[in-house]
Amino acid sequence: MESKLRALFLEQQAAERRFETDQELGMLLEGAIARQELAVHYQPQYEMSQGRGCGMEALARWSLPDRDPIPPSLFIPIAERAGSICTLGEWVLLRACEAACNWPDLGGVRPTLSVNVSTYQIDESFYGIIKRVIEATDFPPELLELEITESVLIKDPGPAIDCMEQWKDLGVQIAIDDFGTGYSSLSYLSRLPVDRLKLDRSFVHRMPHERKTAAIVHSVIALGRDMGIGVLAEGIENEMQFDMLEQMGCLQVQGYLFAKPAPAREARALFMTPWGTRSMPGLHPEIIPNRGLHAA
Ligand code: G
Ligand code: MN
Repeated sequence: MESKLRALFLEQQAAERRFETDQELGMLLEGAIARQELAVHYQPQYEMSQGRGCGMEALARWSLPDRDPIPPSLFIPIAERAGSICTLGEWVLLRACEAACNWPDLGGVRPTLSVNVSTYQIDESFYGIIKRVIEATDFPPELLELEITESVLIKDPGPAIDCMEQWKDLGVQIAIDDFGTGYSSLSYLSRLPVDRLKLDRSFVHRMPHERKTAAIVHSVIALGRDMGIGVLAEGIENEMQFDMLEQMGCLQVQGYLFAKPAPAREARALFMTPWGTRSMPGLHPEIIPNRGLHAA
């Protein structure tokens, strides 16, 4: 009995410590936002057929002086627990729309701008935030894509769907991020005002050596096509993955093979250079679209 109590006590102590650390980090993060110590980087997205850029995903970066940058996989959950995610999310949205206003023509294409939206931001107030940002920056709403993860739809999808329908009234696009990992029911897809599925990179990673995973990827691509919803495959890192996706009819891609997230200037340059024309160690000449194969 005593040992049980002690275990409970230790558990509570650990939770309190985590809470304090989270709060501290949350405050640090709010300070970093206020002092403009955070940056927004951009990762280009490409059309499979021509290798041309089609969109940019905005990704927050936090670099502390004299320390390695803190990855978003670490600081986003902290911001979520410490209650700073809404401040952070709004800041990223504003900065990204401001930046993307300067990209009316990148080599003949105006990129769409994808911005990640945390589950915690999905409430009635977010509509007003999107509206304010669009008005303040004059960014065309039809070029703005809000990415939400499907986990938001698992428990109680009703209110989230209502929110998204309101956002759609503003003319923005909606994408499901990390698609396939959220264990949610497929039936919501027919009810959601969704424009694009972003197939999670874990499928792309496993696909070349797992027949069943390859079948899932194939089915998601077919599902999107039949439903009239775009499918973008995330996390393409090598030629084998690229090749398989191309054969399966995937139309849009994003990943380190083509471009890593980078500051706006660099990302713009990468966006404007179709990846087929760059020297990329992973690509064979015969699968480079600009050299003819895909022209057929
Ligand atoms: O969940 P979401 O898709 O928004 O995650 C974006 C994150 O994925 C970014 O932090 C970005 O750096 C990372 N990312 C983008 N492309 C690749 C890739 O090809 N491989 C891996 N491992 N990570 C990637
Ligand atoms: Mn994303």
